[in-house]
Amino acid sequence: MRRHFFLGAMSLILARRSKAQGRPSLAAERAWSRPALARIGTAVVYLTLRNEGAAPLRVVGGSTPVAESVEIHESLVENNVARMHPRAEGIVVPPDGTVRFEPNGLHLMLMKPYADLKAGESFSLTLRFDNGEALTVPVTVGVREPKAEHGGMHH
Ligand SMILES: [Cu+2]
Repeated sequence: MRRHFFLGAMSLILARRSKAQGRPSLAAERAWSRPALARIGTAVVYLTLRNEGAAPLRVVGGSTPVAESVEIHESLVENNVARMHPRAEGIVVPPDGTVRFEPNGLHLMLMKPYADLKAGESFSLTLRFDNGEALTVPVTVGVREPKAEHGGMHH
């Protein structure tokens, strides 16, 4: 816990500095979601986060207009059974590094979607960082990861 706190404090200080230099430090690419029925109670979002700054950034949560809440989860196989674990402490994107949220690994879980998510639709998702910044990305609903397209979104 102490280590997490320390890293959080570090990224706060360093992210302020990189912001002062006026350079966007985080990009999100290929955000997508699987079709889901609202009555099932959950939906999933995958994306790739790239930290182009010099400081680690920690994703601590998110929100979206299409669901009640957003949780960071990780799927792990234990005794041949895949289970999802909430990552309440968030996920650190290292400087000059990439973190992939993808099937069978890290994912963003939408809790209690308000309506069915249908292929071809899109919605927005906002990620929150421990330095108080936020990044809003468009999410496309589809049955598989979209092919690499435009250069992603900056904040
Ligand atoms: Cu999950």
